[in-house]
Amino acid sequence: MKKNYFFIAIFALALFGSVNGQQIKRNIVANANFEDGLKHWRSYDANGRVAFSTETENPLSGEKSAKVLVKYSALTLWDASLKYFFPMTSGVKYKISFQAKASEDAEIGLELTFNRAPWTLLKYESTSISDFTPVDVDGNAARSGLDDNDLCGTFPITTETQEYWIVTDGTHITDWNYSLAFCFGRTEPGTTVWIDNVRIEYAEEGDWDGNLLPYGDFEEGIAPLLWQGDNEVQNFRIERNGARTDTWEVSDEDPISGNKSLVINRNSGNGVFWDFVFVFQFWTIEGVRTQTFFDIKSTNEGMISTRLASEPWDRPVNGDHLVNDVIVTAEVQRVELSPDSKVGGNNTATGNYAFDPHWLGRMKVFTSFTEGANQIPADSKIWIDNIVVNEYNLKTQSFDIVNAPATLKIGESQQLSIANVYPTHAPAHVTYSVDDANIATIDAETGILTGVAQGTVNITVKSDDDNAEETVAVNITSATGTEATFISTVYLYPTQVNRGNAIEIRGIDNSVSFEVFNMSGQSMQKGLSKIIDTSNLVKGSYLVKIADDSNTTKRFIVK
Ligand SMILES: [Ca+2]
Ligand SMILES: [Ca+2]
Repeated sequence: MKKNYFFIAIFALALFGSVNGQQIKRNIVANANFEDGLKHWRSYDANGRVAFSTETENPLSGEKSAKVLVKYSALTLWDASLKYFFPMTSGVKYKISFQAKASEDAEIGLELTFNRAPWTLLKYESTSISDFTPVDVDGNAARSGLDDNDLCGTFPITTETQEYWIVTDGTHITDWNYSLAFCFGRTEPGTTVWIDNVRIEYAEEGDWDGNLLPYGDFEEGIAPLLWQGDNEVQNFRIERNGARTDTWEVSDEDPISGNKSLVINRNSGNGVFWDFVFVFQFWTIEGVRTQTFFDIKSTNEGMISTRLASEPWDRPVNGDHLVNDVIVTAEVQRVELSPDSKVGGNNTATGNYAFDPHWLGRMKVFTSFTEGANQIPADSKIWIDNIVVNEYNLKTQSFDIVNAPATLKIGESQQLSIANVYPTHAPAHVTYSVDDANIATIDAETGILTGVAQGTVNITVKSDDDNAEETVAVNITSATGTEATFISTVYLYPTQVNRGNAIEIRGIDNSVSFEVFNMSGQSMQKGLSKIIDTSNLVKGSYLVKIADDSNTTKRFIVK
């Protein structure tokens, strides 16, 4: 990895020209690298045409990959598919990337669609796939007469692991709940396909904020929130006793924030819970708790009652429902429904709610304006805005610093970055700082480090949620002289393994000397390799000292 002075100077100049966007984008996909098996992924295979499993012997990267054995052809492309459900926001272009290979040259399919009828397809704007072929199905309303850039088609993969990417066209997003499907209905029976490292991220400016319910700020009106035509599964609706005269609209009258809020005119007198209810639903992943917020105010003081329930309510998994009663006033207040809320209803009192495993977890939030003795009086106006649904307690647990130089000359610059955020859909935004700005400065946002004076500077990189922090030391050297300057980008992958599995030393071209220590400082193992063998290590945390240019020390965990 040794680089000469001139290379560094050119490299640094090049980096200065593209400092924006150095922060990596947040990956929307949970368990994007399949290190937790197929958790959070949905395999759709009605008739046993394919077998979905996890590859542990020869994964594409890390310890595991998704593995799909195609046993029989399917009638349609999408009748055998591996799916991920995710929220999309209108106007945003998404970059979808993944690694794939097959046991022999093969065709696999990719589909990006509404997760509901009429299964409207998204379009793509650009792709690394040179021969993506739309799959046109006569007589299928959503799949006939496809344009070349409709995202339902097949493409070739080979026996070599390759990365593929597609950037979507942001102008056709008209819903919030989409499904990305790897499809195997046209793959030759007998073929095995491996997939790994799936990323869905913003392709341009901005980043995903973790909200599972886009459009809850009502700035785009009500249309993106509605499931037209099917009242039973509408994402958003007002339920009202037919005798009542209450109304609702998205209005620009005195909005809580932005230019619009949902405004409810509570016209009729008192009622019971179901007489006047505002309902929205969202999707999340099994085993995951969510946290829901919205802002509310009212011309007259009174109580609203909000319940959060899993759906369907009557399945064996049952749905606990969380009850939250709030007194609303003319002051805007943020209502929070959290897993710590009181548990009511006729189900278990665990505080956990479960999902129907067949569906992506479907949750409903009911807010009644006509519940109890303290309900908001007739002739009141109520505003609702900024509905946000987050995965509860989703924080960055770890990441790696990459591109850190071992040494840097005074006056030279190098841009640091991060990789391998865990969990894969955790916030990925970090802030950079140095412990001594007299020795080097760093741009908190872009990670550009600039040498100021000779000495050692410690750089701290911290996640925005304050939950993860990594440090690296850099020696700042004299601006004159001809000594080599080099870049250390060494990191471990993965950083947590089951005993016996290999850890790769990455970011270095050749084998390197390393020594593994336990947390008591006892030397456990030495090697000259790019692979750390964990067969002889018991469960626990270890430090590995890598004899690269900066004697990097990294931590890993054997499980
Ligand atoms: Ca993997
Ligand atoms: Ca608003």
